[in-house]
Amino acid sequence: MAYNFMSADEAARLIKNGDVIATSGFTASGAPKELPTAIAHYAEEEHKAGREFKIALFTGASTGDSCDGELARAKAMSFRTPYQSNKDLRKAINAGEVNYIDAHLSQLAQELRYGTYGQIDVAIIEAADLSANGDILLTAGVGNAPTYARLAKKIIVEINDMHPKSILGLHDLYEPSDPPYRKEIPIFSVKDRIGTLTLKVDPSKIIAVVNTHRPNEVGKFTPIDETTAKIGCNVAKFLASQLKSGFIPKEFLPIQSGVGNVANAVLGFLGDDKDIPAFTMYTEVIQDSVIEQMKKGRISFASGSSLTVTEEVLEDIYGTLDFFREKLVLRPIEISNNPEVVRRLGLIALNTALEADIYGNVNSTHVVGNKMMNGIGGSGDFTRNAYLSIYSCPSIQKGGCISPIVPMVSHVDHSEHSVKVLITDQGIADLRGKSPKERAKCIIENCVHPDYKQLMWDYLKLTDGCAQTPHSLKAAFALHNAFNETGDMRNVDWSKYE
Ligand code: 0RQ
Repeated sequence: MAYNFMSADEAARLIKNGDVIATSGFTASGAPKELPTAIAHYAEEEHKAGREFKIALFTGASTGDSCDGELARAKAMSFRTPYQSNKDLRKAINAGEVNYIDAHLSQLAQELRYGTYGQIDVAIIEAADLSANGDILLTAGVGNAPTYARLAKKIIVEINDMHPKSILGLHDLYEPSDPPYRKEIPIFSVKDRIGTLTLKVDPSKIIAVVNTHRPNEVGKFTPIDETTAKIGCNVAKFLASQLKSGFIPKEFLPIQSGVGNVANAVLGFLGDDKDIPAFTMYTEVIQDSVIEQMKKGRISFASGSSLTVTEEVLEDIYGTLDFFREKLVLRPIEISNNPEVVRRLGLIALNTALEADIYGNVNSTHVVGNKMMNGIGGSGDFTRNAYLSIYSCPSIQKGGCISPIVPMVSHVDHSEHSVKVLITDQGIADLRGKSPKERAKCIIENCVHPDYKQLMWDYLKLTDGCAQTPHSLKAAFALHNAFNETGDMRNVDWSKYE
């Protein structure tokens, strides 16, 4: 089939106001770059001409600035799901300009198939290669590409030659059937392959092909500081103790690790801890530290939905593909985060809390209860179903003005029923087998920063102390109120709540 090759600016004009667009990739990896920027510029032209132009955008997770950033700044987005981390988009979401649905990543593909969200007009797929009969070789991230491409009425392929054709073999693409015909997902070890190497689409749906040469846009990590180092050490120490006690089998269990600076650092420490054997990963994002530990022989295999690695690390992988090909597999998010597989493989899930409360409920998403940070991402997919779910966070934020451990979280993403261990730079709270009152004592003693410890005990004194989960509904958000009123949670005045 002869495709219509055109510039990104020409292809952008194929998009109409109100179109529902779905993009490949997971994080900036595998997400299209040239075309979303061109759509943003086209939207600006339309706005200048006095015409409405906004699209609804479905992705795998976050994308690069060339997609979320450009479209948000151009005010070209009316709707967005399932995850984002771009500062300008975050601003637009919190200003009420973009309707944002924060969804479990593993569920979005099936919800689209079930019909929850209506139809997709155009899927934009980043490719390393495209054959005449519609075989698309994906790049460094998969996300929801198989479902989006199959359901979309039309497809635009963005061929990005930063990704060599020799990456053929890295992907494993599989879409489950829907109930009542769904069968088990036959992954019994992290390495199992169950699908195809390329994405097969109906070539007649491809309305345009755009060529580009754009880097992956994965930002650098903040260098590890003292607090992050202590968290990392505590996580490694805890897992080593669980291995020694026999709770974790001697073969160890696959690790899932969340996104961000803390998660990247924790993984580095885990890899460096010689009390922990070389391990595998069944996760969604494969970050720099995974590749580093793989080169040291500490991680033997990683299954994920994207290589969310910095530019030089991606170049390193592509330059030594023979080494990495046997150690990596990239899957659709519906499979990398699949609850059935997570539970079967018995993952150790390591995610980061924005805020946790003294009973073990976790807020991953909302700053002071109402401002969206990024989104729940895959954390819920893993937390509820893992063999062991661990949350970590620093014991203070913003120079001590915020205690991420509070009496009651201002938003709940992961409830006390799923969170098994809480770890900060101060220490480890193992919540397994503990009642709410025992949990509160354990968390305050082990995880809360010294500046906030007495405040937490004072809070408990305000409760009647005898209910199953002691709370004072009047005082539960006193720390948040103090922060909103004075900029520092430590200024809480308990006398107001007696
Ligand atoms: O603010 O950026 O102004 O410095 O939040 O915090 O400590 O740098 O931590 O980069 O690891 O991100 C939870 C957001 C942590 C992330 C979260 C402020 C803090 C800082 C970032 P600055 P750190 P990280 C896989 C699984 C949810 C999704 C998830 C996340 C900034 O890990 O989005 O786990 N997780 N998905 O100062 C006010 C608090 C705060 C706070 C931190 N209590 N109140 N501000 N900050 N705690 C990913 C995918 O599914 C793709």
